[in-house]
Amino acid sequence: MGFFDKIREGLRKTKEAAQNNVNAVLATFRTVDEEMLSELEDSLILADIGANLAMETVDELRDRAKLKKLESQEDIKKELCDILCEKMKKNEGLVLETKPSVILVVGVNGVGKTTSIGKLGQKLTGEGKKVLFAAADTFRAAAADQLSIWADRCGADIVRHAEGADPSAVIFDAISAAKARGCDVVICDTAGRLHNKKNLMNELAKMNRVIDRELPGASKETLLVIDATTGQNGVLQAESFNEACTLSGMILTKLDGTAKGGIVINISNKIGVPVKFIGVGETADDLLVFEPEGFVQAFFE
Ligand SMILES: Nc1nc2c(ncn2[C@@H]2O[C@H](COP(=O)(O)OP(=O)(O)O)[C@@H](O)[C@H]2O)c(=O)[nH]1
Ligand SMILES: [Mg+2]
Repeated sequence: MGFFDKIREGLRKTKEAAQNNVNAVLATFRTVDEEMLSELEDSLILADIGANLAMETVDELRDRAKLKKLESQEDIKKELCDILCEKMKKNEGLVLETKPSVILVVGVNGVGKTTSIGKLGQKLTGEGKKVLFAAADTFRAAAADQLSIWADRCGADIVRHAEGADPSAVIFDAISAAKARGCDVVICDTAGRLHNKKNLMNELAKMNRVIDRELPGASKETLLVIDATTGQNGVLQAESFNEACTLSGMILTKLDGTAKGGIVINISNKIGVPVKFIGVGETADDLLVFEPEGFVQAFFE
């Protein structure tokens, strides 16, 4: 399956919903009037774009339609797509310039961190990079087991400690191993218990200190994983992680399981951090590089 088929298939539920809502509004309108704009606003909210952003979008569309004298369905649709794209941070891709570079993957439990690391490992080894996983989710032994399976599958190395070990010690060892073995990228899995937010954030800060001390000046990506099916809760997660660590990007997972793909636009806009990948399934090739234009187009076509 090619890239666009994959994104279309992954966004099937969102698209069906959008077709019933946003597209339906666009397909039946005759003039850009208040009634049409208000229907459009409602349908954007239904897609989980968020009430404020939906209002902003519609306000801009009203102004631009007037200014540019847009009348045809096609022109309005294009303008709407442009506005929504502008709401998202541009995705410049991963910056992995040093050897080794580090990717720290954070997020609450169950959002798809370990799975996304497996998929990312597959992508990077496929590009000929030597990848090492750091199993710094030491909360449950099963977490490291799960990561080991992905490591075997994609040909990455893995450094793991016993259950309950200090996550920062795992990262320390992983970085030493990566230096010794000439690895290109270290990808760090982390635990995501939020029942004790302060502890979690302290732990992340400690891991960051180890990385910065052991690899000063190295390229470091801190990627937040968010489950797209959790809606507004995902926005809250993004806000609290973004306060605790400097995020360089986000991965939105499980877009195949939601009709509310608009959450991607909402979160990217609210947090001001680029979405770098989206997850559209559970297998290794179900991680797509996020492209705002392609995403918005797939949404509406
Ligand atoms: N449908 C779907 N399931 C996903 C996706 N990403 C992860 N999952 C599933 O979500 C569950 C939790 O994933 P896991 O990686 O263990 O989450 P973690 O606790 O954040 O490490 C697993 O059953 C994954 O297979 C995705 O993009 N689509
Ligand atoms: Mg995990």
